[in-house]
Amino acid sequence: MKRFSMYLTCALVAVISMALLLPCQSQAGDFKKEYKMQINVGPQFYWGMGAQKFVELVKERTSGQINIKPYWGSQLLKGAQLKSAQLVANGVIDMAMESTINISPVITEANIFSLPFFINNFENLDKMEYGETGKAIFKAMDAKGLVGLAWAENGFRQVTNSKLAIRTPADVKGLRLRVVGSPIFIDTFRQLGADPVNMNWGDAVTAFGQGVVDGQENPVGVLVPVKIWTYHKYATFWNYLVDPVVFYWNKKQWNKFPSNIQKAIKESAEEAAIFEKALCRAGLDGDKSLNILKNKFNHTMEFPQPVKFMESEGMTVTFLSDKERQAFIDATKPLYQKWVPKIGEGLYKQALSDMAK
Ligand code: X2X
Repeated sequence: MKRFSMYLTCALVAVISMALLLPCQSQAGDFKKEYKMQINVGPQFYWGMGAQKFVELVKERTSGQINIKPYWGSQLLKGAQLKSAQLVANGVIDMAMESTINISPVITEANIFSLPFFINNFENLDKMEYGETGKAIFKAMDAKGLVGLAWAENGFRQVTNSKLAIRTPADVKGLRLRVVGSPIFIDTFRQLGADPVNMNWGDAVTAFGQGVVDGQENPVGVLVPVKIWTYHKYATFWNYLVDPVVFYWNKKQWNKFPSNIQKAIKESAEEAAIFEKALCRAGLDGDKSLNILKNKFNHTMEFPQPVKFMESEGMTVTFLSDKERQAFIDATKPLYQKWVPKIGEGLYKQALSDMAK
C-alpha cells in the first residue's frame, strides 16, 4: 500500500512536471513555443514593420522552429519603455528590437547617439554603426548579458509643437515638451530653456490629444504613422540627434542555440534592419532608400515624400540654415562636459574617428 502510494505520488509529480513544461517546449524539446519580443511602438510604425519582417524571416529561415511574438507598445513592461534592456538581460523577456534611447539606462554608452548635434547625417551614422563604435556598443551590451544582432533605426529626431515655428533657441524657451525619461533629454531641453516633461510613449499620444504638452520630438517614422499634424502644426527639422534601433537577445539563451539557428536569426535581423532603415529614410536620402525598398523588397512606400506629405496635411515644416543650427550647437555644447565622461572619452573619440573615415 505504502509502495503503491509512493508510485502514485511519483506518477503525479511526473504528470504535473510535464504539464508545466509542455506549453513552453517544442516537440523537439529544445526551443520554446514562443519567444517574446519587446518593442516600444505598434505594428503601424516603420520600426514595427521592421519587427514584423524580422519575425517572418526568422520563421522562414528556421523552418518554423523559432517563433517570435512581438509584444507591441511595451506591453510586457506595462509601458515602462526604459526597462527593456533590464528585462531582456535577466531573461524575463527573450529579445527586443529597441531604440538606443530605451536601452540607455543599462547601456550608458548608447547615449553617444543622443549627444545633441553630434551626428549630422545618415552617412556619419552608418560609419559609426558599422565601424568601431558599433562594435564597442555591442561589446558593452555583451558584458550586460545582451547579444546585439543588427542595427536598425528610428531616425533623426525632429521637434514638433502647436505654438510656433522654431528657428532659434529663444523660440524653445518655456515650451512644454514631452521627452523620453532619459536624463540626457531632460538635460538638453532644460539647457535650451524649455520645460521638458518626461513621459512614456504610451502616455504621450494621449497627452498630445489633451494638449497637456505643447510639443515633442520624434523621427518621421513615428511622426507620419501617428499623424502628428492632428496635434501639432509646426515641425522643425534640425537633425539634432538620432536613435538607432538594435535587435538584441538574452545572452544565456542565445548561447544555447545551435549555430545554424544563431546564423538564421542574425541574418534575419540584418536583413530586416536593411528593410526597416530604408522605410525610415525613404524620401530623406534622395532616391537611395526608395530604390532599396523597390528593388530589394518589392515594397512601395505609401508616403514616399514624408516632408511634402506633412506639409500637405497642413504642417509648417522648417529647415534650419547652417547659421541657425549653429546657434543650437552653441547653446547645447556645455552638455558635453557632463555627458562625454559618462559615455566614455574613449568611445567619444572612437565615434569621431569613425565619422572622419
Ligand atoms: O518614446 C519615444 O519617443 C520613441 C517612440 O521614439 C522611443 O521609443 C524612443
